[in-house]
Amino acid sequence: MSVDQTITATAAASGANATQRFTTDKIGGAQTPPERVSELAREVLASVHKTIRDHNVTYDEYNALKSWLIMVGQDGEWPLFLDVWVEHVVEEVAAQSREGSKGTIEGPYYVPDAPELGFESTLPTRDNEAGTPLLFQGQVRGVDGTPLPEAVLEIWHADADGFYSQFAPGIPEWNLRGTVTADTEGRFHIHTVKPAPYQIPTDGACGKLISAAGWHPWRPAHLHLKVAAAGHQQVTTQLYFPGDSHNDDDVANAVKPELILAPTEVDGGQQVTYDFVLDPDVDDKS
Ligand code: MBD
Ligand code: FE
Repeated sequence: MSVDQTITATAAASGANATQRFTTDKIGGAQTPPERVSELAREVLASVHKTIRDHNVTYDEYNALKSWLIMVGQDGEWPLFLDVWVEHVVEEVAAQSREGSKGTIEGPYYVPDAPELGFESTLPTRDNEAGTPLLFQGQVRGVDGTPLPEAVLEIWHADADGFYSQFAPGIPEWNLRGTVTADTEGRFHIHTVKPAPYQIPTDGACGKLISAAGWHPWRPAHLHLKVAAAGHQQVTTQLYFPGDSHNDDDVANAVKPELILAPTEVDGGQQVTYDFVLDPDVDDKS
């Protein structure tokens, strides 16, 4: 890891970028009716009230919570906090009636419109990009087995030091991010390098919660993907590597057995084949 990055990759900077991304890409759209807002808000508050009563929470503890919540906002870590500790259940509910490939959480570091690449391509990398070369290949099909021509795979992942471009300093803008269009049979061959395990920032509010609770800040090494094809539901997923000690205790609870790759050693690196199966659009189902 470069000395520069160790010094300058701060929770507040990556949090500010994640907050900025969320506010430009994701806000707007859905109008939640007042009855539903009221019901959900009432139940969430009731479970907070229950915890306070059940555990005789003190004013000191209440004030510690209050100052911590203020800090989450100041550090821009609401995206990180929610995606690490809440999103996995939202994903579970959203995907419960899907038959195709398992998905998992998106996390805070997706950026839309990464450079467009062909079905056989190399993700943008630095000249001296560290890490084991990895060939990630496969095919995108529908649930009936039909190949999905020109399926689009958006892929993004951390580098061999565990840092994401656009969220840590000193990394070229689109490093290890790409939008790959599959061939006429839905096939793709993506050259990249293996990411390192990811440690969520320890110097911000989320890190403070982790150390105060005696938890650990690690996610296993992972590739992020969004896979889409005309007439089909997009799958957002992550793929993991066998033998990673955090596959069984991911801080973000986002590992599923179906998402663990089985790479083989080849000349100069590793290679893995992983196919995706997409459900038809909800409108086409009936
Ligand atoms: C990540 O890289 C990530 O994927 C998630 C879910 C949370 C924090 C950092
Ligand atoms: Fe990630």
